[in-house]
Amino acid sequence: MFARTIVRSAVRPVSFTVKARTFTTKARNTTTKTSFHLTLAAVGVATASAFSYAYLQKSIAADSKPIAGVQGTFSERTFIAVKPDGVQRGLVGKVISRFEERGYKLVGLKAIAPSKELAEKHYADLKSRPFFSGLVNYMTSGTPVIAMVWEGKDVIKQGRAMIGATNPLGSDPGTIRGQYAISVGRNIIHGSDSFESVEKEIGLWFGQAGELIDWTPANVDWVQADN
Ligand code: DAT
Ligand code: MG
Repeated sequence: MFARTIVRSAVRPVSFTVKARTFTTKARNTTTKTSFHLTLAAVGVATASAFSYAYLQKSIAADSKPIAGVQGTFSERTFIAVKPDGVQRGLVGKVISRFEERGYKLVGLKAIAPSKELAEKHYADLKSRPFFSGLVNYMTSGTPVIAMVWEGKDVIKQGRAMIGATNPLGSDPGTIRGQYAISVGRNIIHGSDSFESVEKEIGLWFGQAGELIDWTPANVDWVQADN
């Protein structure tokens, strides 16, 4: 809507000028056409530069809050990832919908085929477990992981509740794992289990400046209030 307004206001007066001048001499008309094209090009370049500048500025200054937000407030964040099996099974949209529909805010999203190093760091606390190498192999299969950061009140605890128990056979039927999974080794989704894990995991998966966007949903007053 914003872009359309800009284009209309930039182009309309110029095209009116051109229409009026077609009734005068040919020479003037040619000059007008040339200057019209130059003006249009200049407007185009200026608009594109302004947008790029604004975009870059915004990305660089995208996230002024702590990486994991502030625990216990509406800015609390969690790291959620649809794992390779969830991606292969086409469940990305369903996972995103659940968090969106609940009222949480998406502040970071990317597809990434994790390296062995990233997978090992992410699951470092499970290094001594017998399933560790199988877990790392599955995470690094080459199928992407959809990595996300969601924000909202109590999102760490509620995110875990929405995901369900680690072993899907023990997950409540209404949870994501309880609806879509039957094996602990293919339980389709990851969610941080504590504020400390969130800090570590967002740091690992979204560690570059500008990867998270601090934005305000239009419906914020209808979703977030303790009155
Ligand atoms: P969660 O993913 O619920 O946080 P976790 O951190 O204990 O669970 O384990 C990480 C992942 O490792 C889990 O999602 C699936 C796998 N895993 C855990 N326990 C397992 C087991 N007993 N056998 C095989 N894989 C297991
Ligand atoms: Mg875990």
